[in-house]
Amino acid sequence: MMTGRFKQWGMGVAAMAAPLLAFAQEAAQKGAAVNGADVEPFEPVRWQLNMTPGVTPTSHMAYDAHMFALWVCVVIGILVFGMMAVAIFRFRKSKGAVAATWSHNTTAEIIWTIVPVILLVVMAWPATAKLISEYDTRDSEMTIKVTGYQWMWKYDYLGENVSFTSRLDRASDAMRQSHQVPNLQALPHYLRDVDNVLVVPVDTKIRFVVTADDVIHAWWVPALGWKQDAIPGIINEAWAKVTRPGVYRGQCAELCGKDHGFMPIVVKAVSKAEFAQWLAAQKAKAAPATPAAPAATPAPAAG
Ligand SMILES: [Cu+2]
Repeated sequence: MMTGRFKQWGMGVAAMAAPLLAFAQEAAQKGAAVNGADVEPFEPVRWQLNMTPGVTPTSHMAYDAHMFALWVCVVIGILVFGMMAVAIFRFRKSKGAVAATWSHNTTAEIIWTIVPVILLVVMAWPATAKLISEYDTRDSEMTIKVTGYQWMWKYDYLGENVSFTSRLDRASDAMRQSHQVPNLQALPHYLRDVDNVLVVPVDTKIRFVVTADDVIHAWWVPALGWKQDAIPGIINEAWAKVTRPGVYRGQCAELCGKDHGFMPIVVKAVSKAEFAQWLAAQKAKAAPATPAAPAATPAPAAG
């Protein structure tokens, strides 16, 4: 009789969860078709529940560690809430249950100490290895210096004599200043487009050195799997090896002043050949003098 009721409850919970899960799944898959515009996968979408798997080894490692920990939590949750449910419903007073009088059980105490310790070690071991590899910038094939300014980014391709600034796209800025309700049909990447995108080659280990010129900023593109503080007077390092071509967006992630919300990041990953072409074009443009901002058409902005 009890098991019948438990089964009913279980089915009820499953029935409630199923459409929610399906909805979230569908929302995530629809990522590429929001508004019918060319919203890339890896863009956040409404009702998305999970983090992005991203497009670099680092982001994949972070995603895997996250999913592993999630499933450990799910199993623990099912066990703990299951046992609570059994204790509450099966041994209730109206069924004539009588409380036990013992207060210690050494075996139980040893088990509930040892099992969590094992779980923590099992999770910490791979997590540590992943962290170490995330900070290993050796053997990188190129270096990009990222400098945060109030309120834009500057990118230097070190050793290539190519550098430019990247700031909020003018159309986004105009709409923002107009105080109109943003029109996402006309401007699907409102506040998330820049004038000059950071172009990088795929399948290339790129070392990023990150700093700032005025206040602390943070350079963050979720699909790359990391976030790095940009601090005046300090050089922070990170690396990325983008595994698929595409456009990946991010933003400043350290409150840096009144326009903190208006210094987005756009990374465009292209094939190695395409990158070589783009770099050659940039060099040609930069050749005369101006190391600062060459008069830009560095690859079409996304969309
Ligand atoms: Cu900033």
